[in-house]
Amino acid sequence: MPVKIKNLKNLYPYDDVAEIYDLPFLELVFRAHSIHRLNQPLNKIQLCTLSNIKSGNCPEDCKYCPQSSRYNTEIEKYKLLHKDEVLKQALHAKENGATRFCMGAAWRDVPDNKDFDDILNIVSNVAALKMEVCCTLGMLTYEQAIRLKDAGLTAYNHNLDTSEEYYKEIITTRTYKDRLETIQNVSDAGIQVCCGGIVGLGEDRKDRIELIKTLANLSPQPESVPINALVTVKGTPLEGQKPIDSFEIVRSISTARIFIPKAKVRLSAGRLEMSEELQALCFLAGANSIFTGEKLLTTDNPSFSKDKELFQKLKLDAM
Ligand code: SAM
Ligand code: DTB
Ligand code: SF4
Repeated sequence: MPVKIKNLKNLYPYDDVAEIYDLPFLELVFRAHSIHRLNQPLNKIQLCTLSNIKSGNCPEDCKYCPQSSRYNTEIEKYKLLHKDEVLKQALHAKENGATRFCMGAAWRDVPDNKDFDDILNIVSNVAALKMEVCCTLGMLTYEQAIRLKDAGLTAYNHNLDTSEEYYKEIITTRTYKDRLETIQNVSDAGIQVCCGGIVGLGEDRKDRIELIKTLANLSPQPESVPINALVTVKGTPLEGQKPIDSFEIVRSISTARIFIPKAKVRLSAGRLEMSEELQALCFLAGANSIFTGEKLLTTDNPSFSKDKELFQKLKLDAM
């Protein structure tokens, strides 16, 4: 039974999204780029930088994630970073052109303790650097969302990851409905929603279509939509997953661009494994945001200088 939830409408039925996703490839990319030109600034890409402010020991069992305590992965684990360290990272990101700073914590949900007070303090200090501030901290109540909003939070990232049906194969410790409820709390508090997913988890094409359908039917639609290509990490159940066909990534981005025309579509995890040509094709298809900086949360990402080179070659500007 699909979940019934206030912020989920049924404006875009599955068949409409599938019809677009399944178009001949060139037709799809052409349509996506045409919509892109009508709705987004041209040749401009938003640069966001991540900070893993609390790493590892997460009780959840997300099969892709190196930070789950259930899997034996080789990551650095630590408790909440000190404010000074986070602000140092935010300044470094700003100096390298990032306009959005996104802080991630390996939590199931946000604790109501000193850690949360510290995060509120960090959020207001990052906002004072005149950067957009985003957090991704797990499940959130409405009251917590209001406190984050008051501290100056711009956006909250909370991904649906895949279709409701396939979700159960990937995560068993929480439900799709839990995810939708947090997204509801975030938008009710007046915070921008950043919500997307992962491709390459072993899902079918219909799961990718379902995911984009659900994202498009969120009301309001998300302000940003991260599309992550699975980064396989040794020790996780998905370590041996074979890479997804690149054209499926481009199809996913194109379809997201067409159905969520006002959102920033973020080409997120997995760029290190992509050629420059594939990334350029993703930009043509409507991706207009990336994560910059040597690390995502625990895995590697292209360096600032490598991305600068790519931007010069493609004559792209930072937003
Ligand atoms: N714990 C919080 C949560 O789950 O919402 C926030 C951090 S979590 C690491 C943020 C997102 O990163 C996940 O929802 C997932 O979409 C993405 N992610 C995590 N590991 C990944 C991987 N190995 N490859 C691609 N994306 C990944
Ligand atoms: C999102 O959708 N992707 C980012 C961000 N939101 C938090 C995280 C990607 C994590 C990739 C695996 C890692 O580095 O641990
Ligand atoms: Fe925990 Fe988030 Fe990783 Fe899932 S994706 S294990 S909730 S840090």
